[in-house]
Amino acid sequence: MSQPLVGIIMGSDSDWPVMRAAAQMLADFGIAYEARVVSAHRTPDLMFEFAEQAAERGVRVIIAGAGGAAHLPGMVAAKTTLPVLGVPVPSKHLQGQDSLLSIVQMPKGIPVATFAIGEAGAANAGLFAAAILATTDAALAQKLADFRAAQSARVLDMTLQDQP
Ligand code: RP5
Repeated sequence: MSQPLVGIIMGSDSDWPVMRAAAQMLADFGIAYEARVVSAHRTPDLMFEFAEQAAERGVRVIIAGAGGAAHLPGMVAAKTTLPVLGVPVPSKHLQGQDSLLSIVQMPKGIPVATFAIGEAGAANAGLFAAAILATTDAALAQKLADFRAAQSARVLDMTLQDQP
C-alpha cells in the first residue's frame, strides 16, 4: 500500500475487531492507511515516537481506539497537532462507558474528536477521516457524496414485511 494518510492505532490487538471497521471504511474509499498496536501504558515510548513522527511521515489524520482507562487518544493528541479521532472500545466490565468518558472529557487545549462506542464509532471515524482528507481532494469528496446517495437510496428502498 502507498504512503499512509491515516494512522489507525489501538491499545491492544483485542481492539482490532472493533477498529477494523475504521480500516474497512478507509479501504472502501481507497485511502491509504496503516494499522498498528500502540499502547499508552504498555508501550509509552512507542506512543510518543508514533505521535511525534506521524506528521513528518505524511500521516494527515490519526484514529486512536482504546478501552477502559482509554488515555491513548488524549496522550497522542498531546504530542501532535494532527487531528486525532478517538474511538471508545467496549470494555469487559463497563461496556465501553469508561472508554467513552475517558476519551471525551479532554481538558481545554488538547482536542480529541470522540466517536460512538464500538464499531459504529470506528466506522464513523473512518468516514470522518475521509471527510477531512476530502477538503483538499475533490475526487474523494465526490466519493463521499456518492456514498451518502447510495445510503439514502437503500433507506428509500426499505419495505417492512409482515405488517399486521
Ligand atoms: C486497553 O486495554 C486496550 O485498548 C484494550 O481495549 C484494553 C484491554 O486490553 P487487553 O487486555 O485485551 O490487551 O489498553
